[in-house]
Amino acid sequence: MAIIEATGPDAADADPTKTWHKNVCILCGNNCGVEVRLDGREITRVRGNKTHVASKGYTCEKALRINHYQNARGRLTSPMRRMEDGTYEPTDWDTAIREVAAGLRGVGERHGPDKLMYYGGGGQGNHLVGLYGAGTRNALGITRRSNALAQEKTGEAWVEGRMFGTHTHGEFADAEVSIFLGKNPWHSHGFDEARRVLKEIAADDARTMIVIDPRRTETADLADHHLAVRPGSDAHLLTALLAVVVQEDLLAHDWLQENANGVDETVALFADVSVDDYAAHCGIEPHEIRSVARRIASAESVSVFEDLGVEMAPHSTLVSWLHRALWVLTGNYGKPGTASAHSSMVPLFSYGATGRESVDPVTGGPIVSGLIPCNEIAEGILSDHPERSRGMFIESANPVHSLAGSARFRDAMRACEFTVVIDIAMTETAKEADWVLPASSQYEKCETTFFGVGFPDNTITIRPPLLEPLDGTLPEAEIHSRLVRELGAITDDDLGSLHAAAAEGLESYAAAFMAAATENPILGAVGGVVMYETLGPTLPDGMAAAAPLWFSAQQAAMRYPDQVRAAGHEGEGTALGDALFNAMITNPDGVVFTRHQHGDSFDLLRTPDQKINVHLPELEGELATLSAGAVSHTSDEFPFVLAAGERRSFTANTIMRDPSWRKKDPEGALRLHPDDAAGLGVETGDRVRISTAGGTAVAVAEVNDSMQPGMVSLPNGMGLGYAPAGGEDELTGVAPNELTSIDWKDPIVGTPWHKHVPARLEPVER
Ligand SMILES: Nc1nc2c(c(=O)[nH]1)N[C@H]1C(S)=C(S)[C@@H](COP(=O)(O)OP(=O)(O)OC[C@H]3O[C@@H](n4cnc5c(=O)[nH]c(N)nc54)[C@H](O)[C@@H]3O)O[C@H]1N2
Ligand SMILES: Nc1nc2c(c(=O)[nH]1)N[C@H]1C(S)=C(S)[C@@H](COP(=O)(O)OP(=O)(O)OC[C@H]3O[C@@H](n4cnc5c(=O)[nH]c(N)nc54)[C@H](O)[C@@H]3O)O[C@H]1N2
Ligand code: SF4
Ligand SMILES: [Mo]
Repeated sequence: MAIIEATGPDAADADPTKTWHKNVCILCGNNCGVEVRLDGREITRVRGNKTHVASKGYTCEKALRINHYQNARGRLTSPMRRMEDGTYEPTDWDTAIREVAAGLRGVGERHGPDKLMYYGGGGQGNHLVGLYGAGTRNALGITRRSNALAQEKTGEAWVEGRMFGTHTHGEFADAEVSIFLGKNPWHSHGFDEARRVLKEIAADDARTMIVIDPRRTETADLADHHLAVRPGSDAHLLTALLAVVVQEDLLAHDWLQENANGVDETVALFADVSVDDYAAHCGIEPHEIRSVARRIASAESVSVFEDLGVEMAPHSTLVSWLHRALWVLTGNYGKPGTASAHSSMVPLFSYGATGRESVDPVTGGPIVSGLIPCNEIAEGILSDHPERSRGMFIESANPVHSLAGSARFRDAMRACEFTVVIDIAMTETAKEADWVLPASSQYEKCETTFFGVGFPDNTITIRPPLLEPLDGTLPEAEIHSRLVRELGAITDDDLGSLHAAAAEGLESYAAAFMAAATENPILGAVGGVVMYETLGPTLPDGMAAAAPLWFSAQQAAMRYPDQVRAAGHEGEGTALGDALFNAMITNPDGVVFTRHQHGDSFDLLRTPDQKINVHLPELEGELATLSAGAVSHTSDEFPFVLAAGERRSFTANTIMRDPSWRKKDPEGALRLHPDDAAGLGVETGDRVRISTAGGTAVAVAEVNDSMQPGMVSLPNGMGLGYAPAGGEDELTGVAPNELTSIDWKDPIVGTPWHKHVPARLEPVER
């Protein structure tokens, strides 16, 4: 395979180490465009790609360290089979594919394919995995699945499905009032050029930034209003804000008349709420609540970003609704600087099903967007329910580390009859699996993500490989293609006509693919693999794995033809989809795939009458409980609130296993307020034991006055095993989910309350 040629001013330079190659940073969902220099397989330099369509040269400090991902020690270089004694034996790929296919099929034959669960399918930088994983899933008849979205975003999806029938996103770069609710974009990003945008808002007197966060975060430092709520009391604050809007009649009456349903019922819920009482419950002065509510109501545009600080805290689903009620009642949807529904290349959520979620037959939990609640996976497998899952297929995810109650997930994997993990490293999850298949890294293959939520412009970036696959590894496209063939879903004979059509060009291919899939539906069901095998070889070097995106481009062109044309792609019908696809696979700067007008925002709603449904009666009961005050979850035994999994300067989920990538705070300190530190007799650098109902650990302390008294935090992604000099893995820092438990979760969608874990601290004697 030839590596795609680099472009740019240095491309012609004779010295290959001086050539800049375009790609993206894979450390968070923003996927900022970068240019890198290579020396052999080392990434020696990284800079922002100024011509990238979305990030325009922006990166944060983390991008400069991606070589620690690409060239970490301990990459897997052959399939591994667990032996009776618990050690792993390297095998060849043919054996691995044969035995993995047989193992999964065996579970299906003994218990039914619905007793197999698929977990994962993509991380912060790689979503082609999911398209290919769907092939193997369909070849086996696997319907049960989950991924990390079902431990953070399913509450939001439950609410948005009912209110909008789809996902919405704010325009923070243009909003007059930007609100960050349990979100620290300075570190976690979540929209393009986050730090630049935050600084711009802070410097502009006409614009206002409101940060709702118990901690004085880096973002809060830039805010006009930092509402330092008591941990877990956001529902009280939002109810008080709504009460001011309703009681002072600050509603957008005419706009609501035209665009929303359920307004009167919603307004009635806040008419008698005592702002003063609720202010006391959340710890914010009533006058500040009133002034913030008036600022929101008087603004031309308001955008709100909710994130883990509320999605992983008490009343999470309720909060997801309350803030949306606030911005809808004040008329903030579908205008510049407000939220809008948006286009998707491949939707990450299926909102069609929301509002009528199915129920997990094993645990009775709600299945939002087809995803089993993460907190219920282990519980289900470890039950004696006849419907429980008996096998697991996990890829590009590290659920033993990332899901609540690590010990339970380990037990659940061991309780399965067959488990397989596809990863680049021997992760905490891989170490529990019967089989581990080594994937090529994200810089050794073509990849992309479907995180694009832009409006009015939406973009996608498909990256060519930077490097050849590490010896012994395979890209997921190839792994799944081999599995699908081993499972007998496709044969060479099935693909003959498609190979011929692909050689003739995309137009012939479209007709041939539709005909083949109609005649033989399994070809459609494993379509990603079929396209990889037949269309892939005709694509530019290194881009074969992008083949299924041809179908995605066709669907985007069908759904949003005018907007795809407005984005500069030409043609009608399948020719438009072909033009879009060609632009996508030849443009490492990324492409705008849709360009909307704000008038489209209501057309994009998927509610029956394309109005916003502001009233969610299912949540009224929980709302009513707030009047009794904020429930305290701490106790004499566990007097602190632990926020388990904070985003910091050098954290990136579990993507970076090499701890030396962190330039500061090597272990990921436990932050605590100076008063609490004094009470415990602890100073920065001392060791403290932290205990919760879920477990206990020792962390290094950092006395930090941005914390509230009574609240402590640990970073996410720490406590990973890594062997810097080979040999046995060493752990650095605390793995947060050794401290969390699967029972501590939202009552509606089952998402964990990781930001609000009752905990006890004790100094550790030196
Ligand atoms: N550097 C870095 N960036 C990342 C990631 C990473 O690992 N590292 N991960 C990415 C991923 S997967 C995600 S989902 C996002 C998450 O991004 P964020 O949600 O922004 O990240 P967190 O730091 O987990 O939580 C945000 C804030 O919630 C606050 N918080 C805690 N308790 C409460 C509460 O009761 N109420 C309120 N209002 N706030 C509270 C915390 O103080 C914290 O500042 O980040 C993405 N970006
Ligand atoms: N306590 C607590 N727990 C949390 C959080 C928290 O705030 N607190 N945050 C949660 C959130 S929001 C999220 S999104 C999850 C994230 O947790 P996960 O969904 O488990 O995702 P990652 O940690 O990103 O793990 C990705 C895995 O993919 C592997 N990988 C990297 N590149 C490739 C590749 O090209 N192919 C394959 N097959 N594998 C690859 C990595 O080695 C790693 O094992 O963690 C959650 N866990
Ligand atoms: S970690 Fe930083 S550079 Fe990398 S994608 Fe996220 S915001 Fe961009
Ligand atoms: Mo996440």
